[in-house]
Formats: sequence, C-alpha cells, structure tokens
Amino acid sequence: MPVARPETSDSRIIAHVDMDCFYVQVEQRKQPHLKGQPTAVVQYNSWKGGGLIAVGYEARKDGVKRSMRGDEAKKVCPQIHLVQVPVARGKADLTIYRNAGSEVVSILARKGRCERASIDEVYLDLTDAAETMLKETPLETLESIDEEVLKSHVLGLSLNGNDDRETVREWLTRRDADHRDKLLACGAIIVAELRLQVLRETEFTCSAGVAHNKMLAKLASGMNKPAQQTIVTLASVKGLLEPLPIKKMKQLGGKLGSSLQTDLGVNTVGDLLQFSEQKLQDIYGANTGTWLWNTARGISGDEVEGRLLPKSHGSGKTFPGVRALKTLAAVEKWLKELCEELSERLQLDLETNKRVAHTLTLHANAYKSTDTDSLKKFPSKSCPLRYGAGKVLEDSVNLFQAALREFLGSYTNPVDGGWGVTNLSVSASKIVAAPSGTCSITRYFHGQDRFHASSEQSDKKFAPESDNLSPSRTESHSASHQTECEGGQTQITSDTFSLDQYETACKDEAIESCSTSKQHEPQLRLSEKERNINDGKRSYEQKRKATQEKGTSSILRFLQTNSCSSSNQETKCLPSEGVQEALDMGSESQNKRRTDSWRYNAGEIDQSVVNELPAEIQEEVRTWLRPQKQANTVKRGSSIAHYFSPNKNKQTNLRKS
Ligand code: DCP
Repeated sequence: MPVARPETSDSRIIAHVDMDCFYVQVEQRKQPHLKGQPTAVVQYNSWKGGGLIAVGYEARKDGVKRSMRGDEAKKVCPQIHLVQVPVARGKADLTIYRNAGSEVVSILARKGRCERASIDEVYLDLTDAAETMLKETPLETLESIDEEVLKSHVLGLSLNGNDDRETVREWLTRRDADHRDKLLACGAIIVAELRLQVLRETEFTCSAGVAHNKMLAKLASGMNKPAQQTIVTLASVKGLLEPLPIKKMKQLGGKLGSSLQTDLGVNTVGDLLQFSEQKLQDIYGANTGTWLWNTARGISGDEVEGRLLPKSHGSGKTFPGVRALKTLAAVEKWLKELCEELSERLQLDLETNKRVAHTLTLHANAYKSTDTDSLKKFPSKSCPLRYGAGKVLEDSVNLFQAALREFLGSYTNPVDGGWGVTNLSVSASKIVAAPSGTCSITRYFHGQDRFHASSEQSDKKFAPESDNLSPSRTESHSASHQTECEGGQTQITSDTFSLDQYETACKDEAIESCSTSKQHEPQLRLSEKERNINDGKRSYEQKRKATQEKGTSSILRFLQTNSCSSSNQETKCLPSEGVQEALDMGSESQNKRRTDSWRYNAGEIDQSVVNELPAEIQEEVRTWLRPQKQANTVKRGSSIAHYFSPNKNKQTNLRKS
C-alpha cells in the first residue's frame, strides 16, 4: 500500500530527468552514421523482425511505435535502421545501456542529491543549489539567460506563439514573484545547465520536469520530449492533475487504481477530489486514504533518496508461444543462464561498490494446459540470497519447484507435462553496503551456512507475492522479452523475509548451521561449549558489535569468535605479542580465555567458499592460510598467519586446492 508522507515543504526543488529514446541514443553514439536517421532498437529474436523496445524520434515521426515488430516498422518507415540489442547467454545483454546510464548519473549528481530511478531516469533534489543561486544572484538582475532555459515550458504560463522565449524570460525574472516560483526558476536554470553538460560529455539528450516534489516532476518530464524541460508552478498543479486518467498515476496502475474506478467511479485525478480524506481512509485505511487525498492535490513528501546505484538486479527472459518451457530440465537450463548473469552482476556490485544483496526472488508466468485462465497466476517466491552462481541456481531451482507445486496444487515434486512457463526471471534485492573488513568476511562465512540451512527448509519459508491492493507497477523497465530491475523499486512486494525478520533468522540459524552441517561450507564448527555461550550469554547485538570492528584485529576477533575449538582440534596456536596488543586484550584472564579460543583449523575452510569472496578479501584470507611451511611451529612475534597454521595433512590438501 502506498504510504502517505506529507509534503514537508513546497519550497523543495525536485527534478526528474528522463533520457530520450535511450537505447537508440546509445546505439547511435556507437554507430555515428545512424545519428539523425530513423532508428529503432529491436529484441534479438528474429520473429517478424523482432520486437521494438526503443524508437528514435525520427522514426516516431513516420508512425513507428514501440508496440510494433521490426517487419511492421519497415512497412511504415522503409528507411528505418533496426539495431539489435546485444546478446549474451541467449538473451538481451543490457550492459552497454546500464553503463551509459551510469555516465549520465555521474554528471547529474554534481548539483544535488541524486536518485537513480531506472536505467534511464534520475531524480534530483536541487533545493540547496536553487537557494544558493537565488541568494547569490537575484533573478531580476540576470543579464543573459541561456537559450536552453528560455526554451522551458512553464505550465500555466500562457504563450501566444510569437515571442515565447521573451515571455519565459519575463516569468523567470519577475521581481514580484512568489519565493517558491523564484526557486523553481533557479531549478530550471540549473537543470538546463546539467542537461547541456550531459549532452557535451555523453552526446545524449534528455528531458526533464522541474517541480516542488517527485510526483509532479515525474509527470512533467515526459510532457515535452525530446530534449526539453517542463516547469510545474504551484498555480498549475490543479490544472495539470485534474484531467489525468487515474490509472496513469504512479502507484495507481494496478489494483488500487482499478478499485478506485470500479468501486468509486473515479476515472481521473479530478474525480478523486470530491472524496474527503476521512471517506478515503474509511475505504482504504488511514495511510492509503491520506496518500490518495494528497495525491489528488499534488501533495507528496517522498524524498529523493541519495542513491546512484540500482536498488536491485534482475535477469529474465520470456518464452512466448511455442517457445514456452515445458520441462523442468528446460527451466533449469534457462535458470542457469539467468543465475550466472545475476551472479556476475552481484559480484561486480560487491567488488565495485562494496554492496551485498540479501534477497533472491524468482518470478515466472506460466499456464496449465488444462486451464487457459491460469496465465500469470504463478506465485513469486523469495529466500535469503547466497553468493555464488551455483548456490543462486540451486536456490532458484528450489524456489521454482516450490512455486510450481503451489501453482499446480500439488504436494509432490512436479513432473514434466501439463504446464508451460512463458516468462522466467530472478532478481536480487535488499542491497545494502557490505560491512567493511572482517565483518564482511564474517557474514560470508556465517552467511554460507545459514543460507544453506535456510534453503533446506525453504519450502516453509517461501511465500507468495501478496495479492492485496499494493501497487504492483514499478519504475523499472520490463521489456516484453527481458527483465530489467535497474534502479527503481523492485517487483518484490512481499518477500517472505523482511530485513528485520531476516536478521533475526540469521541470528538463529547461524549457530545451528555452523555446528551441524558438516557438508556445508565452510565447515567452521562451534564446540558445544561455545554454542552454549553463543546461545545463552552473548547477545546478537554483542556479536554484531564484535564483527563490526575493522582491520586485522577484528579479523582475528572473527576467528576467535567463530573458531572451531572442537575436541579433535590438533593445532593450537598462540597469537604474537603484536597481535595480542592489537586485540587490546586487557586482563590476563581475558588473554588466556581468548588465546584458548583461538584454536583454528584452517584446513576446514573450503576453498570454493574462499573463491567466492571479493578479491581483496580472498587475498586477505589466503594470507592467513599460507603459512604452511611453519606448520605446528608456534613462534612469538611471527606473522598473524602463523597463528592459524593448519596441521600437515590439511595443509597439503589446501595447497592442492
Ligand atoms: N525499454 C525496454 N522495454 C520496454 C520499455 C523500455 O527495454 N518495454 C528500454 C528501452 C528504452 C529504455 O528502456 O530506450 C527507456 O525506456 P523509456 O520508456 O524511457 O523510453 P525511451 O527512453 O526509449 O523513450 P522516451 O524518449 O519516450 O522516454
């Protein structure tokens, strides 16, 4: 359900920047001879010339539309250039578009808080920049104003078509203007400058909406395309919103919008104005009721989130008509491709941006041969995400099977036949900053085990996407033949685990899986005693604090906390004085206790787990595991690694692997 966030101030200056025919521009930059030519980007499949996913403005003039296939576009516009989307793993590869989007984001972010909303859309909070500009340069004193600013469309400003730029100049420089309009004028100047910078540095044009909140800015950015900007003055809000079809409003494209239409007869935003806030609250609950009441009046307190990176990653593919996947083997084959791509992107995100994702979700559309209405009723399933392509695949297959069982109403594992999958996608969401230093290592090691445990019990935890009135529309682009979860809100609206639940679950599961799952990686087992201590005495909070420490000393703490002082431990090592110092041990008894619990069997670390860690962490871990030559040698003052020397046999294994 939408959450009402009352407008904190209508003096905010928010811009929504949307790239023009984005994929086409990216292709035209790559192949400059296409510039100025009617061009469209098509999906890679060859059926009827492939589906159009982006159409350049020259081709639009000739009547080419995104809903067309290549063959149809050729009929309408014989000179059109059809460029195929790059392909990798048998599906669209959007990397060049994603990277091009990042180039633009890095430029736009120079002037204020910037939120990457999708592969080609960005919100900017320019309030501070506008206020500063207004203080430094009163608008009425401006001597020259760039043409790009004068070309702005100011909603509510009547133009006679003769000297429109002069009229806009007068509006921008009015001495007696409302302070909020003056800020909007500054916003328009800043946005025009940013758009010019984007053009200069990337060769891409974009359009923008400038308003007092995100909702209005987004509505305005598409009003005048390409390469133009639209300003929403306070006085124009009513006129802008009233005629808009209710289903066109963000978050009202789904069931909530349909309910407004069928239950209340609301077809335009203006129709909504007749309902009191109380009435809307009575029908839709306090929050949604207030949100609807505010929306009808152009009030929205949504903040621009300072986020330059995507909020989720997704990889998907559709299998229309005869291409529907009808066997588990076929589904698994495609899941392998999708999971590998997703995993690569997760890894890249981890290495480049130090971010980790927590939730894996599987979406699919399917039909039952016996029930033609069953299309799209396939439940989405989520579980905690484990890193590594193999694990992502394993979990995705489990998720798919659980969903298919539910879809078919079967208690046993489904078999081939009687069903077909027309769309399949996996996504990773709940992406947060990876804790630095040891903490990330801890999480990885803990995570591997607990995730494994959770996947074993997955059926109990898989939950369907909710079927309530939550808006299902997202800001991410989902092409007819692909899934792109770049930026924007993900389509996962009701994962089994909320982040809090997940944290709690992790807390509970980490200990058990560490201690019991021999086959699980890594096999860092806790002794009975330590488990009891962990279970009973150490709160989760304390544990978290301990692992939040940075640097080598905290790495050691990690090992200390999680080390395996099991009875069959053969190698006992003592820390060097230096290390001891770094640990800031304090009292002697503490020293002893910690030293005892340092027994650590490096041979028990599975190399495949180490291989999945980010490069720099791998390096760090390998440093500890390297000191094979000094096995069983306990030397004060030697390197940290010496204190983790495995026994001989295990060293040999380790070296082999
Ligand atoms: N896209 C896609 N599948 C869709 C819609 C869009 O793959 N069904 C991709 C191609 C687009 C890009 O996302 O270039 C951005 O989508 P927009 O809806 O913003 O459309 P364009 O940028 O192409 O055109 P416009 O200038 O109308 O915004």
